[in-house]
Amino acid sequence: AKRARMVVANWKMFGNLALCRESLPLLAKAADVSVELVVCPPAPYLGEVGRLANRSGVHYGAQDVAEVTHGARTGEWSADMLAELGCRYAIVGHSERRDRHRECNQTVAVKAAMCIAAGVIPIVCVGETMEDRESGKTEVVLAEQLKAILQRMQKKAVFVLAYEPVWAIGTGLAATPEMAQDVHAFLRHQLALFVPAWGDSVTILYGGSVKADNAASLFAMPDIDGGLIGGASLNVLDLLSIYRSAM
Ligand code: G2H
Repeated sequence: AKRARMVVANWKMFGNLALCRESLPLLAKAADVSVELVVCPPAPYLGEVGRLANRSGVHYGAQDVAEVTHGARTGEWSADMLAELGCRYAIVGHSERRDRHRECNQTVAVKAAMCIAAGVIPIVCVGETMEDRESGKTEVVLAEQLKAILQRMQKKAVFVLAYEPVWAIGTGLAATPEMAQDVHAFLRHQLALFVPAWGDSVTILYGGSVKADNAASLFAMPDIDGGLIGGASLNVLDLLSIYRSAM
């Protein structure tokens, strides 16, 4: 299957202007057409990252988006605003948003739809908790999260899926390549139930404690098309090493 491969840096609420100015030139030098390199800085830095990424092979995106097109929504931003800034992507439904901001599957689905309508590609995150996994509910939970999102998508929609087991996020405890591969294969099967072509065509990233030393074995799995990288993406050399393991 010819799917886009990508490595996405999710800086979360870390970094500063200095990190933008130090990493973007190095990333620009390394970016190759074979694997997309995407940086998702905190929103206040999107303008600077956009300026620095200009005409390089590096893409950028936001970590969230509002679920409406405009309005009296202090502290939020719309998908159109991201499009205007040149964002190619927006992460939606990250477990930190689901958890701290009580975002439900419906909210995530609407946010993904907002992105698509604005020409921004949503990177939709799904993942089970440790409790789900231990009680054998991983597949049921993932299927539910996916269903809410996919039933709103038009057949032609372009989107990226990110599998982020909640228990692996920022814990240093990544899923094993085999565990992640099993889930990615399951997600492809679920995607195909909605639109047969999606099973093969949708890029599925793995996220959760990806580091320079475990990236290659994860990315070698047939259904893992790259990664969503949190902590390790703040060190540009680690990020570059992870990026190279996806090639
Ligand atoms: C999972 C991931 C990136 P980390 O949230 O989204 O973060 O690599 O720090 O586990």
